[in-house]
Amino acid sequence: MGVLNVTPDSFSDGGEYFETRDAIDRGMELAAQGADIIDVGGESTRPGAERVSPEEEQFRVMPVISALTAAGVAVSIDTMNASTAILAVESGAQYINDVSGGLADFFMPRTAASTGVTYIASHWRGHSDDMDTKAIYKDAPTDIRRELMNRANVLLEAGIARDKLVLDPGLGFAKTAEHNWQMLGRMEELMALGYPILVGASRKRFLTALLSEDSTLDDRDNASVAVSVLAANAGAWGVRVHDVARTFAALRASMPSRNIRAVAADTERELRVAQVTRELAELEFDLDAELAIATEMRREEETRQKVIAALTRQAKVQADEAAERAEAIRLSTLPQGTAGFGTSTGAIPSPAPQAAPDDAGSR
Ligand code: PMM
Repeated sequence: MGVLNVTPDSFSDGGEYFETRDAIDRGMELAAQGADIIDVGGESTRPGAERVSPEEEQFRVMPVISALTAAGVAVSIDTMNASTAILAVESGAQYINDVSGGLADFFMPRTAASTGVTYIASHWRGHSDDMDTKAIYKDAPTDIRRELMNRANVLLEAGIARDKLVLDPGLGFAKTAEHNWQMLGRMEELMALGYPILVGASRKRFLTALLSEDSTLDDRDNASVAVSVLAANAGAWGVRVHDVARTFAALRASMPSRNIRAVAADTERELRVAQVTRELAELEFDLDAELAIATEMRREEETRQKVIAALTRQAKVQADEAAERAEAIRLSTLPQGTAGFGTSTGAIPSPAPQAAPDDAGSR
């Protein structure tokens, strides 16, 4: 799963793909690099992040989702809002990825169930502004597993089909670095829940424990790749990552038995992406041509209107001149002394005398 944050403030890639065009290009690039799903999000969940309105979130993600799904790319919508989830699914998103597992929006579980798409629920205890205060566990992996199990039951009760539910330990959400490492070290306990498991470790702060103080984002990506490969080999259904190209190569190298299938799938994917890219290019070319035709037509119409207006003005001047000439002729042909206005004789005929009615003056 490739991460596509259409936000100005996500912790590692905030702002990089905030422009719609850049986000679409990045989504296509991630798909070409091997991501099976592009996870599109419009709200940052980094520690301390302030929430954005669902409208703002939708404004950010909807054009990107429409373009990617139109190009045949599988999209998940990374949202805690039911209204955003439903709009995204209407535009073709095939997954709802809710880091709150349905706890942030009361309407989410039933909404997700009604869409029929796969719902990814993470372990979550509260919003980013105060989640660090909630990172208290007796035994993190046990507590996370139990809370996820309870959540899964609530979600099933809300109508989400069992085979449409994916669980995620929610690394970095209300967890210290130690809790994250403990969870990663006991992945088999999560697998035992019997649900597909998604793991999102990519670029998260807890990875810096492995790195030197002056480590770069590139260093964090190396650590992310290693953790993702380990999670996948422990049986994870998916890994959510920023650096798809490197993770994809590492995953394939780590699973030789799957490589033959992967190579075939890869070739197929490359062909599909190449075709979609060509189609998009043609579409843009056609759009340019359509625009040129429309502009030309408008210009022609404007010219036509100008000609009509000029001809109308000219006709009016000619009509006025003709009327003046006719009046002059009429006046010049009148008998002397009868010039006046109104009728051709100049005289106003008086009404004929009326006979008095029979009963005139009876009252
Ligand atoms: N982490 C983030 C956002 N969405 N979704 C799932 N399912 N699992 C995660 O761990 C997860 C997520 C935060 O990371 P980002 O700001 O780099 O996107």
